[in-house]
Order: sequence, then structure tokens, then C-alpha cells
Amino acid sequence: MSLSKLVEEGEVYAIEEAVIEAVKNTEPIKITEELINGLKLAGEKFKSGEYFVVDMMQAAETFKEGMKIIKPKLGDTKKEYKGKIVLGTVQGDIHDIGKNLVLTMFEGAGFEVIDLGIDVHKNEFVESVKNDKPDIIGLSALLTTTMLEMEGVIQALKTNNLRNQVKIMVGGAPVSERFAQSIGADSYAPNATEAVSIALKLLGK
Ligand code: B1M
Repeated sequence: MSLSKLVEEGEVYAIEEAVIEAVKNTEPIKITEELINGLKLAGEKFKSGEYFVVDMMQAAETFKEGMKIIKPKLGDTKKEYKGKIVLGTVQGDIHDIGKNLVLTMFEGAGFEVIDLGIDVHKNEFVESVKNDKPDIIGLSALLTTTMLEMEGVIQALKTNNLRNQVKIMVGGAPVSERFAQSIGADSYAPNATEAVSIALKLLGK
């Protein structure tokens, strides 16, 4: 069974061995893409009513197990310090797979990453800008309802006179370039790999 199919079907006990085998002759990034594809297919089945939340959770768990093996192989060369980014999934949203992938890519590229986790209230981002002084705040959202929270974070930073001290990057499946512009974010990244190059440009590096 392909890696993608193993994730889609939530074959959590088979994924580790399959990924170890795949690593022998496939690029880690290609394996990551296959694992992501499996999640997407599970999501489509959920949308069509064929899968329930429990099936999606099983697929997500299988994805995570596969990523545990791939993660150390993504960007495993030591890089010079590139900057500091604070990441979080916005309030009301518990999806973190994409955000964690973004985190892995930033760490691999030489960024210091502070992960605020999931369901992060706008005030936590504000506090983090005050205390951690990041170069960038990275917001992730996977629901059409929670992506609206991104604007709340930007407003909260403005209210606290902190907006000009930090760049804002937004991402997540329902988010778009147009949406990012409409809420006053500095950038939008469609995926984890591009997020790093967009961040470097944003910081003039
Ligand atoms: Co949820 N879910 N889910 N889910 N889930 C979606 C998102 C959905 C599209 C499924 C569907 O209907 N087809 C749908 C949203 C519909 C909508 O709003 N339009 C949905 C729903 C409805 C729900 C619940 C409401 C279901 C319910 O309870 N009735 C519920 C919500 C819970 C909540 O958040 N309050 C829910 C729950 C869950 C699980 C817990 C079961 C699980 C999450 C587990 C976890 O994350 N730990 C889950 C999953 C796994 C999915 C799908 C299947 C997969 C999401 C995923 O991880 N994709 C998803 C369907 C789908 O995507 N086809 C779905 C892979 C991931 C690598 O991609 O996150 O897009 P993504 O990240 C990408 C880019 O977007 C980008 O880079 C990443 C890598 O390239 N990116 C950034 C992301 N963040 C970024 C930030 C950046 C830059 C780039 O800068 C800072």
C-alpha cells in the first residue's frame, strides 16, 4: 500500500515501517508530500460524508507517526541564525499539522521558533511580541470561521502599539493572498516550504 493510502486509511501500525523503507530511496520532502496527500484524501472523504471525525483523527495520527521519522531528515544541516518567529494556530482552531510542518521548516532553515500551540488567544500573541520580541508572528488557521481570528490578532497588536514592531505571516488551507491583504497581514504563504523563503524576503535576507 502507498504511503498516501496508509495515511488515508489510518493504518497507524504500518506507517513507521513503510516510511523507514521509503527513506532508503526517496527524498524526505517527497515522502512528506505523500503523507500530506493521504491527509487530503481523508479530508475529502470526510467532506463527502464517507469518513467521520474519528476516521480523520486516525488519519492525522498516522500522518504524525510517519512525520516523526521524516522530521529529523528535513533540513538536518546546521544553518546560520536567520531570525525569530512565533507560531500559533488561532483561537477556536485545534488543527496543528500544517503549523507543525511550518515549524519544522523554519527550524531547519535556522530560525528560532517559539510555538504557542493551538487555540491561541489574540492576547497571547500580544504578550509574546512584548516578551519574546520576534521578527515575525506566524498565524495558522484551517477553518473558514477561525481564519477571521487572524484579523483580531492584528487589531490587538495595533491597540497595543506593537503592530510596527513585528511582521505578520498568515497561512492555512482556507487562507489566500487576497484575504491576507484584506486584513493587513504582511505576507501569505501557501505552504511550509514557501513560508521560509517568503519570511526571508520579508526580513530583507
Ligand atoms: Co478538520 N477540518 N475539523 N480535523 N481537518 C478540515 C480543515 C476540513 C477542510 C475537512 C473537510 O470538511 N473537508 C474542515 C474545515 C471546513 C471549513 O472550515 N471550510 C474541517 C472541519 C469541519 C473540522 C471540525 C469542525 C470537524 C468536527 O468536529 N465536526 C473539527 C474542528 C476542530 C477545531 O479546530 N475546533 C475538525 C477536527 C479535526 C481533527 C482534530 C480530527 C484533525 C486535526 C488534527 C490535528 O491537526 N492535530 C482534522 C484534520 C486532520 C483535518 C484535515 C483532514 C487535514 C488537515 C491537515 O492537517 N492537512 C482537513 C481536510 C483537508 O485539509 N483536506 C480538515 C495537512 C496539512 C499539512 O495542511 O494544515 O493546510 P495544512 O497546512 C499547509 C498549508 O495550509 C500551509 O502549510 C502547510 C504545509 O504545507 N500552512 C501555513 C498552514 N499553516 C500555515 C501558516 C503559515 C504558512 C503556511 O504561516 C504562519
